[in-house]
Amino acid sequence: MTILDKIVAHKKIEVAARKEILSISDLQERPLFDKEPVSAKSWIGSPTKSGIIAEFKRQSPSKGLINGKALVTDVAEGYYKAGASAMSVLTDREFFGGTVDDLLAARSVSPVPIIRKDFIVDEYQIIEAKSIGADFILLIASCLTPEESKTYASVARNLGMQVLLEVHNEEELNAHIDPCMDLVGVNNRNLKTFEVSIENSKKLADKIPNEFIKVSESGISNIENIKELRKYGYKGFLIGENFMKTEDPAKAAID
Ligand code: IGP
Repeated sequence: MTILDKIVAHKKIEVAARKEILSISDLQERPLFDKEPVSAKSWIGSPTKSGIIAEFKRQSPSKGLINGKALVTDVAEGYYKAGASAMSVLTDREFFGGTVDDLLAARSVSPVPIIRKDFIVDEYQIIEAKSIGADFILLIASCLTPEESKTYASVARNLGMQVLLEVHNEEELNAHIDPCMDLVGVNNRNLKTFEVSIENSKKLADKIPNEFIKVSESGISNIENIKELRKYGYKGFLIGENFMKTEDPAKAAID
């Protein structure tokens, strides 16, 4: 059993339990449910913006504890002021130490598009994302069947949210890509082995149809990486650990 299998198995149990506590109609009554989402595609695709999607991540299965001290509100406000084009908030508690409250807190201080970063395996989580003020969601191809990816993408779109489809190879890309998606992220980290290589983004760049905004995810640690990836057509750069491992993640984002 890979770590991804474990995460997905745990997630299904967690979502079933959450549904018992808070029904879909409870979610729809939350005040943020009616908030108009901000377009991630326009913020990340804008030639006058950095393209950086700065992530709030306390811990991860591959790195263990990354930052147990930083407050999400400080980091969210700081990332925004540093010029991030979007923010990513991990809402998985078991493996990443995040919560939906982290996203709510980030939302309260930042106007940039915020992605709910989680392992989506149920429509409920998409409605929940909308109810906490998320603007776009992540769908991870390796956790879903192509049919599920397409269904979930259209659920998100019907709620006005955009979708970042995460792929790791060409097979996943071809099987899961769908017009209901907006951005395609190539994960440089293999979630099954944790191996990281920027080459993965370069390899897949010209396989991604042009109507999708290209995002390179993970293992980006310096401006040279970004310059290089821009040459391959990437507009978005998802960066977590490189910021979060410092005492002041927002300052790291300025530097
Ligand atoms: C950030 P890094 O190497 O900069 O910390 O990576 C982000 O890409 C990574 O956290 C991530 C992730 C995911 C986390 C990419 N896809 C899926 C959880 C689930």
